[in-house]
Amino acid sequence: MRYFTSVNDIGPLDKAVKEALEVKQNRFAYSHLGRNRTLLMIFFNSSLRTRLSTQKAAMNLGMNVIVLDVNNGAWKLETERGVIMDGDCPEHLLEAVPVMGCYCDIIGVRSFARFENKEDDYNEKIINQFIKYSGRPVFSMEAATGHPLQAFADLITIEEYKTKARPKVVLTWAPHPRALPQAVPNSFAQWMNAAGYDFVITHPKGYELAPEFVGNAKVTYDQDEALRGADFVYAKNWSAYADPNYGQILSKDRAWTITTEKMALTDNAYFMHCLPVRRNMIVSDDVIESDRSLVIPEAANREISAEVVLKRMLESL
Ligand code: AN0
Ligand code: CP
Repeated sequence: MRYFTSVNDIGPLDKAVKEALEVKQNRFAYSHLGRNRTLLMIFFNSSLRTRLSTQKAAMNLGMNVIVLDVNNGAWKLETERGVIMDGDCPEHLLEAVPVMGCYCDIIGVRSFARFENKEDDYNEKIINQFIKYSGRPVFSMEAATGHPLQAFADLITIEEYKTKARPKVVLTWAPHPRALPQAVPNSFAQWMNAAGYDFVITHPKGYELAPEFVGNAKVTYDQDEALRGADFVYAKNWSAYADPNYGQILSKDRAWTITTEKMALTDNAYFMHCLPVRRNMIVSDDVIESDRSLVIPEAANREISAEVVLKRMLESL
């Protein structure tokens, strides 16, 4: 595997999940693979889970790891070609990226949607420059339109906890005070569709996701209807995708918050969220603390999804 930015890079999902569960049984079985190999993790945005779980996965594989917070200690990077660089940025991404490639074997990039220009975000302008100019295998640690390591971890978690072959999985929008990217719901939808579950998306009007990610999912504006009979409830906020409101907040309606009453509509569903989560906006204290909450097992599986991706990249170096 040379690049990992979407479900299309991972091959058959049953094989990937099987490999993940094997890695989870013995996460040090491949510690020879990363000997004398270096992972460089580049963060343009904050992280707790991705930073720790990906570093842990790389250490399980015997790799050395370098972490760079671009906004904390590095030169501020210009990303537009053709600008006269008389402003804030002393360095251009077009030099910085190939330089970074000199010091490592694999690069992970976190670069959220900027909401300045929808085309740039949906063309994945930043991570694609790493793919084009670093000369190294590159994987997404959440880019502008997707968070595939999270969706892979979520898939592993559902496979571990499901009690039917084809569970009903519901992705529901929930309120949040700040505008968030569509990356997590996009990837979750893409991976759930690929897994072939009974998959439903629910959100208020105006929060429609990009059709290429929604695929054949059922979409409804009626959250209660969506929740009925659900086996897994995956809550997440996102900002509007559709024009002319791209990147904007259209609603903070706390009637969409996942509460015990809402969970009572489901078939004793598990609650899921990628974290970080704002309690009593996205989900009530009671639900996230209940024995049906999978937020910690999901986070734990981030180490596993990252290890499978790094293992496959190391195997193809
Ligand atoms: C980010 C998001 O919604 O994309 C990261 C989630 C993994 N969340 C926040 O910025 C709060
Ligand atoms: N879920 C997730 O990616 O969390 P971080 O933003 O803390 O890495």
